[in-house]
Amino acid sequence: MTMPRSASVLTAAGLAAGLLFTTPGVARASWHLAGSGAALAKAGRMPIVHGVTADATGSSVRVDWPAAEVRTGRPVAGYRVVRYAAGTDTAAVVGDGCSGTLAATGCTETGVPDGTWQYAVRAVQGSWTGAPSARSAVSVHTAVTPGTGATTFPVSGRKYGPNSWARTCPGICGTATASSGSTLTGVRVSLRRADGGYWNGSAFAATTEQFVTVTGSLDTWEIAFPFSNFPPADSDYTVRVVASDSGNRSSESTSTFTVDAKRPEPGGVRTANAATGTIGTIDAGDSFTLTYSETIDPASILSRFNGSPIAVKVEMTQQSGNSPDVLRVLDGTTALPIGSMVLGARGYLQSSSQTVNASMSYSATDGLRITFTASAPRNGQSQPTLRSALSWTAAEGGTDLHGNHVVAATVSEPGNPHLQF
Ligand SMILES: [Ca+2]
Repeated sequence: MTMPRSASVLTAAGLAAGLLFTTPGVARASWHLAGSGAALAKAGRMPIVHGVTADATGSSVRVDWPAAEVRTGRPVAGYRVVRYAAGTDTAAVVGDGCSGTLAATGCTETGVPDGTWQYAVRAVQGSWTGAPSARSAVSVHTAVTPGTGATTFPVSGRKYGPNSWARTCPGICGTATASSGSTLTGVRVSLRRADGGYWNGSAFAATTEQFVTVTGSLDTWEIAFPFSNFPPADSDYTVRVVASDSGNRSSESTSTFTVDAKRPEPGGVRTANAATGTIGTIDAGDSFTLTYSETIDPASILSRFNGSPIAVKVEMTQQSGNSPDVLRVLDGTTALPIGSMVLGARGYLQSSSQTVNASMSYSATDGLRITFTASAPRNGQSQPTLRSALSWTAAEGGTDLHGNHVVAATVSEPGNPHLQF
């Protein structure tokens, strides 16, 4: 509703004179009788304040606005400041400096809580209050968001070996951010071995923390660190990142990961006679088993091998003179990277090399087992001369589940020589 700008009011007692203010939607008027006769009541709009500005310094907000006038040359008597939570019509309690009715055309509210606020100003004339001005938004952030430093590789809690180390970064990589309002000035990273000391550039030997120079940008930093820097054993490692900023603040983070740098070793070798076979004779169903010091990756022996039985061949070579017989496992004509097994005696075979069909399987508990699926012709020696102790010279080709290559070494069967197969 909009009241007319002027109105004549006729009272029972005669005419009254007064001043009438209206605001959109609201109109209230009061006047007093001034004798008898006709009186003219003039109506004027309460002005709306325009051009409100609000600026934050810390938790204080300075609010300014131009004077508003009831009519030309006559400013309103006062102003009232309203503060809203941004995007709402919920008025907050305005604090010290801007509370109540103000005569000035500006004020500073102190102790404003963090957040985004909108300020408006209403003109005040006596008991009349004008409509709110357009709002001016301001953000108050006095709490400092702390900076961060973090390692993105290696991932905390994970285990790494040669086949998983430094796949997506050259070694150790991470990020850093400055605290709010600041910029990064430095990132320092240390690496400590649980079973040793801090990395000093050439070994995990430092007893006090040593920082490694980072490359790249400070917010996405990296350290070139090849897997060969780790000692050849299993251990936990801790990365500590300290990020510093221009606000003289620093943040730190630590993450721990595990490295498997220990290489598998040949653990043992033995033969078995098939239940229906003849001891001392290589029958179908006879087998020999190679065990490693830890679980190996079947695919590192043969790419299509997952541990389930697959067909292979066993090449048996009758060595010249009195040298013992030697066995190798083939895929077609290619020797698998297992190494060779020496039977410790000669005469298990005919006096020539031969290749016999077999199957190969693997389990973490039983090791690598090769079972003959065909019998091998032998040379007819008497069995007592075949008593022997086996030896196995492992090759480096196979790896454990983390990519560490098998140590090329020889193990021998313990105990007294005996008939094999
Ligand atoms: Ca046998």
